[in-house]
Amino acid sequence: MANKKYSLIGVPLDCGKIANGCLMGPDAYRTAGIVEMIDALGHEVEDFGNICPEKSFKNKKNFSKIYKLDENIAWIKKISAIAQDKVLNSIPVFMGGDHALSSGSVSGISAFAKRANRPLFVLWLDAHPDFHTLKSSLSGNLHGTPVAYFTGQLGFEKFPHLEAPIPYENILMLGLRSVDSFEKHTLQELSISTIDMRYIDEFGIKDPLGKFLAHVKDVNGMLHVSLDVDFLDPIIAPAVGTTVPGGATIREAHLVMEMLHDSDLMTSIDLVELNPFLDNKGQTALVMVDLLASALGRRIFDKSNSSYV
Ligand SMILES: [Mn+2]
Repeated sequence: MANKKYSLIGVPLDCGKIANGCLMGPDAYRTAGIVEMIDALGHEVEDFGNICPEKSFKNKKNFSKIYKLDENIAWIKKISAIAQDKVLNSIPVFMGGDHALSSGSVSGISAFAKRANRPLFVLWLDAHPDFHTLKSSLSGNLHGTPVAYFTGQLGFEKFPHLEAPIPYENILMLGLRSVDSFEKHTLQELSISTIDMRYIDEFGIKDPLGKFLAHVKDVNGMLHVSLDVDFLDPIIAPAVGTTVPGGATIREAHLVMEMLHDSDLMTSIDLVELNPFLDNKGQTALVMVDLLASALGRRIFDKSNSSYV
C-alpha cells in the first residue's frame, strides 16, 4: 500500500471532565516514540506540536452545572479549524487530550467532507457511547457528549454551529459496556450501530467491522476513527480515568487496527483519554502507539506462511 503523510496534532485538552492529567497525553505519545514509529513504517510524518485555544482559560473557576463550557467551546473551534486544514493533504492524528476533543475533530472533518462531496463515517472505539446532551448529562462533563453534538442533537446551541451533522447510519460503535439509561433508551431508537462487549464475546469483531468497512468503501466514504483508551481492558491499558472492566483484549484491538490498515480507508484518527498520571511506566502510551502502528501497516507477517491454513 502506498506510503502516506500523517500530521500529528497535540491537543492537551483537559477540560472535558474534572480529573486532570490528559493534558500530558500528547507528550506521552511522543515519549513512547510515535514519530519514530510512523517514520520507521516508511510514511511521512510531521509533528505540529501542541495547539491551544485562542484565549487563555488558566485559573478560571467553574460556576455552572456544565464543567468549563466556555473553555470547551474555545477548544472545539480551534480543533475544528486545524482538522479542516490538515485533512486537506494528510491524515491528521489528534493526540489527546480527553474525548471532548472529538466534538472538534469530527465536526471539522465533516465540514471538509461535505465540501469534498464525500460521506464521512465514524468508527467509535469506546466503552461509552458519549451520547449525552448538555441537558441529559448528570456529571456535567463534556467528554461524555461528542457523539450527541456531531450527530446534531438539540441542546448544543452554545457550541459552534455544526456545518455537517454525521448521519446515524454512518456510525459504528465498538466495545460498549458502560451505557447510562438515557443513552440506552435514546440509542435503541436510533440507527447508530452499537456492538457491545456481549456481542464481541459471542461473535467477535471481524464480521460487523468488515461489513462496515466494505460499505464505507462502496460509497467512497471518508473514515474517522476515534480510539478511547477505555475501549481496551484496563489490565492492558490502566491509564484512563474511566476504567471499565471487561474491555477489548490486546489482540481484539490489534485486529481492528489491522483491518483498518487493510481497508486503506482511514482518513483521520483521535487517540483520546490517555492520562499519563495514572500510567504504569508508560505501558498504556506504548500500547496506544503500537495499536496505531498496526493501523498504519505494521504486521507480523505479510502473508500466512503455512501449509495448514
Ligand atoms: Mn469516550
